[in-house]
Amino acid sequence: MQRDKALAIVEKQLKKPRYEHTIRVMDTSIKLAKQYGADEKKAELAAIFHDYAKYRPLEEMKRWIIAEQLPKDLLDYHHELWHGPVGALMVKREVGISDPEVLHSISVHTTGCVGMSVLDKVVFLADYIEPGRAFPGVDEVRKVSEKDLDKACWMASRNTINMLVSLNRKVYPDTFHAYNDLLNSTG
Ligand code: DGI
Ligand code: FE
Ligand code: FE
Ligand code: FE
Repeated sequence: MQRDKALAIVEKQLKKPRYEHTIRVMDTSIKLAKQYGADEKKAELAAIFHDYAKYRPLEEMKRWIIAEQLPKDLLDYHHELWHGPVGALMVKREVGISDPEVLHSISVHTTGCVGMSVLDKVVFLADYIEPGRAFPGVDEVRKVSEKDLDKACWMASRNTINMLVSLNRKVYPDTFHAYNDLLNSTG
């Protein structure tokens, strides 16, 4: 699918600041894909659609989780975690994106997972470091992202876990799995 068409589809699903975030994630993903040898068109497409489901009603997302082949334990965790897995399925059904690598990157963009592909890492990291983000420690991750994809992803994952723990929030198992697995590949 052409970029303009994809952007027009996603723009209708999002509020303006979220659409602008999407454009920045797209630019950052393409840059990281070039640098680390992921498919640039796949990175572009996954980034454009990564937050597709972000503003869907919670009840609707819940229905998809119950009715479809999605991990049911998502329902025991914060609804912020639902828009990735549900979004990937919606993008497949409603938009007709069928590339499993692109859909997987959309699915895991919030938590990460074990055995992330280079494309998964590119989208996950781009979402974290896009120029509009101001998380504590993000500048350090941006710097590392120029040299070491795994380490930068691990740092993003670590910072997110630290933030969640400091706020007494639940941490989804895949978030920990990503952290542990990335730490292994960082050496
Ligand atoms: O959709 P975005 O805002 O662009 O970014 P995202 O999909 O990475 O979502 C980030 C939010 O998800 C951020 O507030 C942290 C939260 N998050 C990530 N992992 C977990 C989590 N929240 C909970 N409760 N548990 C997690 O494991
Ligand atoms: Fe997201
Ligand atoms: Fe993220
Ligand atoms: Fe995002």
